[in-house]
Amino acid sequence: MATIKEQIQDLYDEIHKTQKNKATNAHIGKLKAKIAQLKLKEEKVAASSKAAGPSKGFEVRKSGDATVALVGFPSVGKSTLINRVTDAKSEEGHFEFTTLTCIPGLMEHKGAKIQILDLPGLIKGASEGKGRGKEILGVIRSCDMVLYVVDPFQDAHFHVLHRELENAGMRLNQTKPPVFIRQNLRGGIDVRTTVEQTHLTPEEMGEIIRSFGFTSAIVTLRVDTTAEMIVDTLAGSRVYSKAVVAINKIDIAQEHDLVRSEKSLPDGWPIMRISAFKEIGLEELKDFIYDNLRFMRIFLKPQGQEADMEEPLIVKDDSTVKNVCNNLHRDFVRKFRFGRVKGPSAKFDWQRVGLDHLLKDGDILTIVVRR
Ligand SMILES: Nc1nc2c(ncn2[C@@H]2O[C@H](COP(=O)(O)OP(=O)(O)O)[C@@H](O)[C@H]2O)c(=O)[nH]1
Ligand SMILES: [Mg+2]
Repeated sequence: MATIKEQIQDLYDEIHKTQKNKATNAHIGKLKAKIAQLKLKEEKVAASSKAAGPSKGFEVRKSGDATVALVGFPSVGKSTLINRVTDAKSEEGHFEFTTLTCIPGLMEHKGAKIQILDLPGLIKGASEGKGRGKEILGVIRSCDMVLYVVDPFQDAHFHVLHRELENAGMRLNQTKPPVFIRQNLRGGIDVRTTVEQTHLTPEEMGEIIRSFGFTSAIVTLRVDTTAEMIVDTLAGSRVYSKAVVAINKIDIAQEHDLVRSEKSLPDGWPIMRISAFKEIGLEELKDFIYDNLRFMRIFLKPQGQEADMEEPLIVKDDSTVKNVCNNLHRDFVRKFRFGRVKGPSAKFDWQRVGLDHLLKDGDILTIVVRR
């Protein structure tokens, strides 16, 4: 019998052979649902046979306000780049010496501490476990942002890697689709939609959902839904992170190489041109990373004292009071009574707020805890 890996590969092959159009949407959806299920099975098998033990070099200690993973084929210039923009010392250039472990470097910019990880070059088949692919992808999944480093002479590489990241459950520069599936005791698959569905019929949706073992469920769709979105919703373990691209080696590339590279990248993605080796565009790259990580500044005002307007706390721009508490002290959430906010997120000065309150850039926050 074919191994799980082979079965997955067969399904991928079948998808690639299938013409993508309206008539094959549902078929492709079912194949993708099968892949998702096989992967879940594979993960369970891997988890139950911990024979390999922990692997060296991948126990990354996260530090700083955000973590960025460098992703690119070998020799695109990742190590050169991390050595120029952080305090890291990563081996450059020598073929036998390409990076085998995960090397973290810290970049301080505009008051934010950004950890950048130089990872071993990913290769085709990584998501199926080739070249320590699973471990590398695991680290990438846990990061706040992916920084693709692209060689303008090898721009096809981007798509190979991008597919590996997608296969590993990453959905880059995408938002979680507004598709909600709630298991029910009876009643079959009940699809409720607020918009016209052009990709799949309710029957086709039902078939995909049943293949995950649900016989009755209430499905609420607030978007024109593809099979992929249904599979993503049911498979779980999807991560929706930010991705940006640095096109490197512009010192030796012609304008037409750069333009061709840029055109081959997904529409609307943030792209920058740099030369790590000649240090061109690196200050701009730091700004670019900082801006795309979307930080905000929160000024803390200890109860009964002046606010510290000099050194704000740097947090992700979707942070709540709870996130800030976690950042400050591990006891703060447990002992939390309430917060008081003055600034953009407050309806009025010193509004009393709970842990779920969403903060905004420039807020002044007081946290009141039990003694
Ligand atoms: N001309 C040029 N060469 C570069 C640039 N960045 C890196 N390189 C060279 O490309 C080779 C591979 O670089 P390295 O940083 O080891 O790539 P990695 O495998 O992605 O970590 C080295 O010989 C670097 O000197 C660049 O901006 N311009
Ligand atoms: Mg390297």
